[in-house]
Amino acid sequence: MGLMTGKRGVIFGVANDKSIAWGIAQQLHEAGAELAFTYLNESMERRVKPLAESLGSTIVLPCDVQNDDEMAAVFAELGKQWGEIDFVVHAVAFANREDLKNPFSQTSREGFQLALDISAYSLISMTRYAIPILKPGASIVTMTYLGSVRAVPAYNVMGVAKAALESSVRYLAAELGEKEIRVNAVSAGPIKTLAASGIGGFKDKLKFAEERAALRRLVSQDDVGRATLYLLSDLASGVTGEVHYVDGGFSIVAG
Ligand code: 0WD
Repeated sequence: MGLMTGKRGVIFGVANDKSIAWGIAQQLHEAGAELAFTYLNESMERRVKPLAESLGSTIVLPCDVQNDDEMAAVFAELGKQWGEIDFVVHAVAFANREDLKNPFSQTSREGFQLALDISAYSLISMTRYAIPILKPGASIVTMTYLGSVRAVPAYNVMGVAKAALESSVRYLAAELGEKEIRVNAVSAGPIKTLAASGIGGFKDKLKFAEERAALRRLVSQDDVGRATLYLLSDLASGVTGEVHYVDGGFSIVAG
């Protein structure tokens, strides 16, 4: 019996096999969970479908999180096929490339709205559509980053979006606690993924994190996957509204 045997859930945010969401999916699968996946668009579909199939998943659905109809359709389909679900993984974020490069004060209103909509508001709408099919004891986990609480060079508007995301985690957790639904965030250290490649000076961030982290190494998709597995499982039954750092202890040191 695995930790997640008999549990079913959906993962938003697999773009390819380097995605943090894919590291989470693999850990959940190994622990016995049954998984559904969503993909952003057709070019992602070509990459996500074979990955999903490799874990025996048959439910792979389109979902641009800016599109409420698609989001509603995902949870309607999950309800139809599975009745109820046990967990949701939100590993989605986006900001315009220029907003991750230009001085922060140059952030446009449109760029701000886009980053906040895709990276923070989507957790709120995703939760809203999920609620009718979430079992008591269900768990929602989102992915965040230290740039929410520190001014990390070039992270810019994404830091503001992550601050909103972390605050949303607390408000959702407070609201859904009475339904026995938990909501938490994992704050991952820097990992080389498609999304990370858009952040200016990302290579320097990796080097800096590797040198300074308490563990003197970078974290991997598997490190993040294992911590997320814990938060999604009954092992974390008393944990909600938390931002859990999986950064090798980078954020606890100063020099
Ligand atoms: O260092 C890192 N990589 C860290 C990432 C450190 C700490 C946190 N994170 C967070 C990210 O901010 C994000 O919330 O982890 C989450 C997953 O990011 P990732 O695994 O680093 O990146 P990636 O593999 O690119 O997956 C993110 C995906 C998108 O990929 P692209 O590269 O195409 O933007 O989010 C998806 C998309 O598949 N995405 C969307 N999905 C639905 N609707 C949308 C959208 N509108 N926009 C982006």
